[in-house]
Amino acid sequence: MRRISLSVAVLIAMLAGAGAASGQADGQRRQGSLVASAAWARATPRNAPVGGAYLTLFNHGATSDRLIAVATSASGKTEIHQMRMEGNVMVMRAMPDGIEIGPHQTVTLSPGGNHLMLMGLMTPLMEGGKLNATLTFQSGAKIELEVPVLGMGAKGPPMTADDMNGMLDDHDHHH
Ligand SMILES: [Cu+2]
Repeated sequence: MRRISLSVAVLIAMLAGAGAASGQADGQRRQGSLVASAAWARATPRNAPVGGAYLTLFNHGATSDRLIAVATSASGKTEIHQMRMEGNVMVMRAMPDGIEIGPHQTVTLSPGGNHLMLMGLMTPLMEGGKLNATLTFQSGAKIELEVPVLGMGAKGPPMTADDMNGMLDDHDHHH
């Protein structure tokens, strides 16, 4: 037992170090039973009208909630999009009812999957920049968070101590 606890502490320390070194320390934001973490947006080419943003949502609560609206400081409008196959073609479409986050569920938005579509970009998303986002949930909960812009080839942010804590937290709630 003691050895396991120590390993987790070391792992968290390593992850925290890695996050600090690459300057991607990730802000986890909690509102009620909802936690948003690992938010990032992908840099866009010049004159791109749209961009993509991604994050992980945890619902520590016993009741389902839905992410129903998103607003950002960088886009005129933001939609919640789904990627899916239609025949042999990958298409994306808006999800007007948003994304459900079931009790004790983790929902990850990532490239190639569900994502936030930043429409009507005011300026290109520049690597190293940041934007602000406000997430609105069906329950009325709102989460505001900073979204770092990573490179065009980025797959996601490095995992941080905050993410790790979020997961450990989540496991606690399963007991
Ligand atoms: Cu999209």
